[in-house]
Amino acid sequence: MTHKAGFVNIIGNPNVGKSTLMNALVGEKLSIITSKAQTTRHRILGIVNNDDYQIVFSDTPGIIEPAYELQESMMDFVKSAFEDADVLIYMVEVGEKELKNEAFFKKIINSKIPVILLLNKVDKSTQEEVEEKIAYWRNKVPNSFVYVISALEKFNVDSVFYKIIELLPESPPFYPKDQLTDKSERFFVNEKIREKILQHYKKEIPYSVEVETESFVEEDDIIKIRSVIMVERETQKGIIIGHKGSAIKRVGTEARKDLQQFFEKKVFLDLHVKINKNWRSNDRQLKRFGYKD
Ligand SMILES: Nc1nc2c(ncn2[C@@H]2O[C@H](COP(=O)(O)OP(=O)(O)OP(=O)(O)O)[C@@H](O)[C@H]2O)c(=O)[nH]1
Ligand SMILES: [Mg+2]
Repeated sequence: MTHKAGFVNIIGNPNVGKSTLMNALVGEKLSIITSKAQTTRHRILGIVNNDDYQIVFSDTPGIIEPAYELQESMMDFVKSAFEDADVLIYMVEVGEKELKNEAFFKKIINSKIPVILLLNKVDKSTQEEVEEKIAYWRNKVPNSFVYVISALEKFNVDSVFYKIIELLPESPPFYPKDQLTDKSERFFVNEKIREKILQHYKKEIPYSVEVETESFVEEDDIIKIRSVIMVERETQKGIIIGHKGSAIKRVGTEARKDLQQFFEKKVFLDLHVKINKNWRSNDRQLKRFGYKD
């Protein structure tokens, strides 16, 4: 049998469930998931390997009109996902209408490569509503294969997976067959800490935070990690730490537990908070954190 391989890139509005889907398709918790928009900031590869195929999924940030440099870099990741896709997954959720970014939407409807349109969060809606939405999206994106799914409950995700394999081009693999992702262990540590910050802090705080893991030392029975939470201003530092350190302690405890599961090893996590003024608008800092080449 011939070998199939290709890039299957997931794009869509913020918070529609792109990361939930990628994790379900790959079967690993690679991308962090929260109820807040703009959880994903990077393009993250999740690779599914089999003797006969290699699917390279890409999770991407939700499409927005960028207001500062970090968000511009996030949209550059989305652009890159348009450029190398062999199959494009355009995800929408039942309640929404359309992409706010007209240029991206035009790219989807004029796409020369196959587009799978996923109507997600079907678990939250009625039969009538779903039927109406299917008709709406078939009309709006006529070049697409439309599927109704629940990424959260893994409803119909199998059918999407089989469709992807059908649509994959014949090709040798792009990555070694034992590779799961393009990201480092430190990246997943940073993301896990950021997930806890998105979950536990309000308003602007999570968006002002970047995490950097300064050291990651794996020993026989433990991984020793030192990470720094960076905020833009002094007041934010106080909020992150909380009364007598209670808030940061919770972040550390929860992140450590999840990381132990992820790495399947005992983890010691040493967390610090530093100020990195206006890092979101600083070219050098964005490069340092992997948002720019
Ligand atoms: N009810 C329901 N909720 C879902 C489903 N899929 C995802 N969610 C929830 O929707 C929220 C956003 O999910 P994510 O996977 O982080 O969405 P995303 O599109 O990656 O978001 P960004 O990275 O911010 O663009 C989370 O609270 C998920 O649990 C679904 O099928 N049904
Ligand atoms: Mg996401």
